[in-house]
Amino acid sequence: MREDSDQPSTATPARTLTRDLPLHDGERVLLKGWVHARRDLGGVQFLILRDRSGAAQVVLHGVEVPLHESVVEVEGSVAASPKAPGGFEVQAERMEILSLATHPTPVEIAKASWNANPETLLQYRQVTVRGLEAQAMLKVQAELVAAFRAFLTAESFTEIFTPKLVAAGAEGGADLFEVDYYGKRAYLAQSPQLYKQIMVAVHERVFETAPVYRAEASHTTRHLAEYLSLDVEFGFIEDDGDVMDLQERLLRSMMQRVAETAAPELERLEATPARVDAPFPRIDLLAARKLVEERYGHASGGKDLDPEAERLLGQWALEEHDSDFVFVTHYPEAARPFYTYPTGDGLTRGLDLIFRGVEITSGGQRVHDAEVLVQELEKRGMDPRRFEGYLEVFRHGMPPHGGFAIGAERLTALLLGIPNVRFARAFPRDGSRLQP
Ligand code: AMO
Repeated sequence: MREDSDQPSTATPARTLTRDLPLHDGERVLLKGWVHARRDLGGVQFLILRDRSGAAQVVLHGVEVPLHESVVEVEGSVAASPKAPGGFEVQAERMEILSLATHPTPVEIAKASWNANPETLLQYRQVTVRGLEAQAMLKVQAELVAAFRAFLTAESFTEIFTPKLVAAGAEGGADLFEVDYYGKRAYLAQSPQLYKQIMVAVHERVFETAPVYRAEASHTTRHLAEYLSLDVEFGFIEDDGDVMDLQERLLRSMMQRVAETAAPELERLEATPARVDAPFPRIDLLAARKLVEERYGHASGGKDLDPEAERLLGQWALEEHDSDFVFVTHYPEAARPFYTYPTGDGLTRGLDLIFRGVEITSGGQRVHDAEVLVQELEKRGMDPRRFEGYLEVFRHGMPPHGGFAIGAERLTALLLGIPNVRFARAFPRDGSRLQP
């Protein structure tokens, strides 16, 4: 209850967030949050109080600050303090414990950093996820997804929700998780690929933001068993150029918007803003291989680019085109899934987008003819009968269409300079981790 307005000095002020202290210089404020760090210098105690907006220093006298992660509220006045983080602190008159922590945390949350103690951090993620670094990362990621949604919605795309329990893998390959589905074999969806294509016949332009599952055999710093796939698919395109145009405008918009909506978090993580002003260069795979070999002396064999070739291509894009992004186009059929549009010369209209030297999206134009799809399945040793329901869609009229999918964790990690994609997810799943 607020006190009467003729007694303002004793009224409890409304809650202020630590980030807003500079707006309240000299005023009385009420902070609520967690005991992030504490220091007792005899007569005076320092408390770093953490809330959803960050953290701030509180100075107290003659009280015992409770154990780390206790939840407290503090009332006092704001004062400029050059030594305090953020330049302001609260001189507390009152502190109340709202929830007392009874056990020390496995890692001191204030010292939780993916550079300092990665294994312990993941082992106790249910608590370490409270750290300021993880909090900022998760906020940036949420803003990236919000920006993805906002851009596409403004472009008249409709959000869709597709099943994650499926009868067949959409991407081929062996990296499927099997599920016992009422006594029958089912799988966790590797991607919403086939469903998002089906939905083009409903809305023409669709997107989805949902987890997908890959039983990846390779345990690397860029692979997760569960990741957030930002999927786009749209009809009535001319060719793969339209897919790149949309992707470029989308990523530019996401990067610009997140620079505004998550500015404090980007600053906290000392993130380098993405270079998006220049057009994203586009280079076909064969030319990319040649360029990397001639310019950097790195020969990349196989049907794809290896990670080192991707890194060097990213370096070239930055050096020559002032861009953090580069499209690699015209992948060979052998390197792409059955739904990719073949160009008749062994190549396809399938493409990847590389951000800071790492692939973050795959996409391209799709086959929209049922007969061609059957051929493409058979070429890859897949049984068309298992895709009967999907194939039927193409016998009932499908426009030329295409799309792409962004790996949200890779995008986040690369934007923020996070060395391991596991730290770009709240609760990562990988070959050796199912908890927390
Ligand atoms: P693809 O399999 O290349 O394409 O995946 C698209 C993007 O998803 C991310 N990604 C991953 N991120 C973390 N862990 C993984 N194990 C992992 N695997 C992939 C990458 C990649 O670029 N259906 C197509 C997309 C399309 O054509 O629309 C697909 O899933 O950032």
